Amino acid sequence: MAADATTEQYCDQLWRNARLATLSENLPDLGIIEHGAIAVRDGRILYAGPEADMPRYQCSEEFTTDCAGRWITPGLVDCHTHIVYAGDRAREFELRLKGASYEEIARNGGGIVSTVKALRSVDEDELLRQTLPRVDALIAEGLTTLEVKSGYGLDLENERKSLRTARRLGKVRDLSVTTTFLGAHAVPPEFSGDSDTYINKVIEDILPAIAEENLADAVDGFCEGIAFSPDEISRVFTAAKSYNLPVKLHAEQLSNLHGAALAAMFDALSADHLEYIDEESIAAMAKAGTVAVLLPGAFYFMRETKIPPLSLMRSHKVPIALATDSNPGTSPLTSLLLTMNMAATMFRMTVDECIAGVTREGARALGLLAETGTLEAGKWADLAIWDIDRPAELVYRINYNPLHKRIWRGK
Ligand code: DI6
Ligand code: FE
Repeated sequence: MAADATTEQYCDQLWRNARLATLSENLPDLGIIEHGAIAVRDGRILYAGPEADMPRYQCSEEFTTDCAGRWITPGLVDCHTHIVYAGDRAREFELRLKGASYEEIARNGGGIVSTVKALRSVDEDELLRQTLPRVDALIAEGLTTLEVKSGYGLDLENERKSLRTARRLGKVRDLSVTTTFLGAHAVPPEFSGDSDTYINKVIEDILPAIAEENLADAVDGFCEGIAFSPDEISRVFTAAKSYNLPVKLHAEQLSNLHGAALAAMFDALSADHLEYIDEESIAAMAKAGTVAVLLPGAFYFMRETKIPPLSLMRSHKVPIALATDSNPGTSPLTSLLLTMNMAATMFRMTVDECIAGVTREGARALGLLAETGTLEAGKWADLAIWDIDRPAELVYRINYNPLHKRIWRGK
């Protein structure tokens, strides 16, 4: 039956009497609507705005929810994690507390390589089993989109295992998962001391197979003195581009190798960490539209003291996202609420910046802004409904979860 102007549109679900932080794309702030409503059909937002202006929809009583003034934000996005891993590094943490450095531990066979050994020793089911509680912790706080990197396999079989496990997360949970191939994370033990030969292997064997199987949505690298040089990263990026895969980069975490500028040259989705970035690289990121992903969990856990240059990022209008960096070595963190609190407390980010960082800007950093990250018509109905009186409470409290309900694609 053809719809005409007088026919009321049908909707599957309706949330009314809510306060909305829409994070709309062209607004500088949270896009607050005090008396708001959201209508959904087929998992997508039909309408998000003032209840008084809402078109009349046909929606059964049963699927209409009175939110009693609760706040609705976009579902949360964690745009940088290494959450698929086996084992833990608690022992290493104890050694660091006794004075050992991250680099020393890495040189003695600990660090990333010890997690590589742990991941290689388990099968896919066991890897999934160990990963799920961490993912569930994020979901319990309203997560609806998760990025997952490989990089603890470092050979074809085990990188494939990691990325398949990441894809499975999106099947066993109501969650959007995007995967990133991070073969250039560390030199595996079998190539110890020969990063160049390993990078050749990544480019010639591992990446082609991963791309062929469609296991990665993007390609990442770790550009650092203790990892890979800008030259090596540039070779990996060139290969990624030949498979039409977008790139992103761990850059300027411990020193300034101008990795972010290199990433911008390759039109990277994001450059991440950035404590040691300079103004020229920030300008390059702004020009390329590369998002700055800040990771306060790693800053905190590594007791870093160099704060990323927020004021330069603001003045150059670089979009800023926040993520957990969830990983066993430098950020064993599974809370985006705590991530926001850390960013506000340690980096002096504003409440609006923090909330945008885990919603709209996180989605932008994944190239998914057309699909999620804001409350706007046409996007997936990914929502977090909160028992709070004002949005600042999401950032202000420490280790308190006011989530009332989470909706993923209308469910
Ligand atoms: N930067 C980090 O902080 C983590 N990876 C990276 O590229 C460290 C991962 C680990 O220590 O296991
Ligand atoms: Fe990371």
